[in-house]
Amino acid sequence: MAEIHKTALIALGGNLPADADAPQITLAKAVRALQSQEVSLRSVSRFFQTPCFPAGAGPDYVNAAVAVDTTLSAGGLLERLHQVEEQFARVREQRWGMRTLDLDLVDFDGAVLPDAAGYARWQGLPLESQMQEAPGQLILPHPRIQDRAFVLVPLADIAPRWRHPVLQKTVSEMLAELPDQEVAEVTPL
Ligand code: PH2
Ligand code: MG
Ligand code: MG
Repeated sequence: MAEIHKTALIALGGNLPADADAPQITLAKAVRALQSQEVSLRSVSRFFQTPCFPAGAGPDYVNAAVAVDTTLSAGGLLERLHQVEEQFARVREQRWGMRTLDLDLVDFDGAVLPDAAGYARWQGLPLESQMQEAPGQLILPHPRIQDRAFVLVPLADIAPRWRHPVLQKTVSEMLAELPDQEVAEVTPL
C-alpha cells in the first residue's frame, strides 16, 4: 500500500549565533537537516530580517518558512523538529527567550488540535498568560499565526493560498489585516 503523505508548514526563526554561525547560516543548515526518508522539502521561502517580538527583548531575528511532505504523524514531526533544534544547540530555557533555532509547526495538513474547543481557548488567551503558560500538548494550527508578520510574510512566499482551518482566512487575507508598518519591518535578507 502506498504510504500516506501529509503536507506541513514550518516556521523557522533564530536570533543568536550557534557556534560561529550567524542565524541565517543556522537556518539554512536546519532546512537541510530536516530532510530525511520521512520528510521531503516542497518549498522554502526567502529569509527575512525581523525585529524581535516583544520589541527590545533581544537582537533582530532571521525568519523563514518551509513546506514539507511527510509520512510522520503531527507528533512525530514535532519530535523531529525538536531534534533538529537540539542539533543546532538550542537550549530550552526561557519561554520566548532568545534562541539559536526555533522550529514551529504552523500547520499539519489542516489539523485542528487538541480539538476546536481546546484550540479556541489557546487562541483567546491574553498575552500575559500566553507568556506564563506553555501548552502541554500540541496546538494546531499555531495559535499566533494571524498576529505575526514574521510568520505570515515568509508563509506568503510558499503558501499564500493556505487557508487557516479555524479562522477560514488565507495567508494573504491574514497579512492584509496586519498593520502596514509591521509587515514593512519584515525585510528580505
Ligand atoms: N519568536 C519568538 C519570540 N519573538 N520575534 C521574531 N521577530 N521572530 C521570531 O521568530 C520570534 C520572535 C518565539 O518563538
Ligand atoms: Mg516560535
Ligand atoms: Mg518554538
